[in-house]
Order: sequence, then C-alpha cells, then structure tokens
Amino acid sequence: MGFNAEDNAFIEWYPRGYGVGFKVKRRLFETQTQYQRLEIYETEGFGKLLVLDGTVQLVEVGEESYHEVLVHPVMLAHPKPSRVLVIGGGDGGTLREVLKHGEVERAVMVEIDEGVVEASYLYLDVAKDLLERLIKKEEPRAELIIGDGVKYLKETGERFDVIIVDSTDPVGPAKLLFSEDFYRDAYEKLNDPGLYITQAGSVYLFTSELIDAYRAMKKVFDRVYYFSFPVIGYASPWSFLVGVKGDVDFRKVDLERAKGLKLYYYDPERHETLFQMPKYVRELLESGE
Ligand code: AG3
Repeated sequence: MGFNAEDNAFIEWYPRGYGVGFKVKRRLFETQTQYQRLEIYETEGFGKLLVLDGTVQLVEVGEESYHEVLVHPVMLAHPKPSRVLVIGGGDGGTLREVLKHGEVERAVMVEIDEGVVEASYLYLDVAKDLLERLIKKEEPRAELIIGDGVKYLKETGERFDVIIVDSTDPVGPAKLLFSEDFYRDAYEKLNDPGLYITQAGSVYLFTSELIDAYRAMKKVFDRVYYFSFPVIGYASPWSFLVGVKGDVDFRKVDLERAKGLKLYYYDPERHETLFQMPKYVRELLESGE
C-alpha cells in the first residue's frame, strides 16, 4: 500500500492484489487527522492526488468523471432540486457541481473530517474558491458543517430534495453509511419526491458490498436503481446506487435544464448508457429481489 520509492509511484492496492497507481513526482503533504491518514502527492500526469488511509480519493485531472456523475444524474432526474444535502465530500468537488444548478436554494455539506477540508483548500485545485467561501461563511447558498453525517441525518429538522453521499469505501469507517438504519433516516429526511445517491464501490472488487447495499436500500426506498461509470483513479467501473422516495423515474433526466450546465464526462443526452452492468453483476443484483 502506498508510496513505492523504487518506481516513484503511489499504488492503491485493492483486494486480490489489484492495484491502481500513479507515477508521482513528490509527496506534498502528509498528516494524521483526527480520523485518518491524509496524503497529497504531485503526480506526473494527473495533477495532485488526494489519498485517505491509503485509498485514492481523487486526482485533479479527471475528477469530474466522478463528481459530475455523482451529482448531475440525480439533480436532473428530480423535478425541482432546491434543497440538497451532501454527506462527506470534504474536497468540495461534489458541492461545486451541486451549485451549478440554479434551482438550488440551500445546500448543506456535512463532512466529518475538518482536516480534509483544510488540506483540499490549501493544496488542491478542485473547489478552492468555494471552500474558502464556506470556511468564511460567505457562500449564500451553502453551509459547511463539520460533523458526523450519521448523527446529523438522525437529528436534523431540515428536509431535502436530494441527498448525496460522497464517502470513502463501503468498508471500514464509512460502513455505517451503507446500513439499513442510515437509509431509513435518509428516507425520512427526504421530501417527496426525493432522491438519494451514494457511491457504492468498485463493481468488480466490492461486488458483495454493492449487493448488500442494494438489498438494504430496496427495503427502504420506493425504487432503487444501480449504475456504473469508469472513474479516473478508481478500480473502475465504479458503482452508484440511487434510492427514490415517491414517484420519480431515474431513467429520465431533464434535457432542457441540462443544456445550461457545462459538462465534460456525464452526457445527459446519453443518460441510458450509465445503466450498463456486467451480466453476472446484474444477475446478482436482481437475484433475491
Ligand atoms: N469519494 C471516495 C470514493 C471512494 C474511493 N475508493 C477507493 N479509491 N478505494 C471521493 C471523494 C471525492 N469527492
């Protein structure tokens, strides 16, 4: 796991010895935050790399392949997403995409680790200006709360149209974010109609976690969708799960509203291409439905 001095590479090792790596020029920053080990590298060809507990969170070049796909499909499937909650996402990339939507009146980002926000603000060119405004409380449409998303969701009196979970993997510390209890709290705090989305790990390497999360979501939401997308820096394809409260067809997005967005990876005109899954994974997901 981690930095390989011989090759000047950072490699993230997944189960069964599958690795995803980048050639790096140097490590720019390293700290143990209250919650995790945080590292930032300068890569050879992909800008800066943010690593938490040895796992790749993003590389600057191509980070849109994750943030656009996590945010815009649900925002464009919802008829009027004016109140949005982001859980995690301390680098600011997810909230940056959320705020591209003019319908958004209030967005709340609940990040457990202040260290991630600070390091992202200081070292990354992902959402620097936005993070600065959030830290100074000068962003009129959005608020940053440093706190535990599980606790926040349980206790908040607010309701949201869209809830986006931009967490670490469905193993280890973020596991609670993939539990039936947590989905129930999310369902309760969604307006009707409401949409919930979470990243759900590598399709090939975290298949059983994906299936467990899908089954748990099926118990709670009125409809559940799965899709995948190749994300730069992760063991792709990467999976995403969408839970619906009420009556929304996530297979359809508002193409008129999409025209106002500047997008690079996610293609709303080809929304249906998101839904491809390897046959055996689709069969596993659908077995026991
Ligand atoms: N959120 C983390 C996705 C999980 C990455 N997992 C991995 N590399 N094993 C990314 C934060 C970006 N806003």
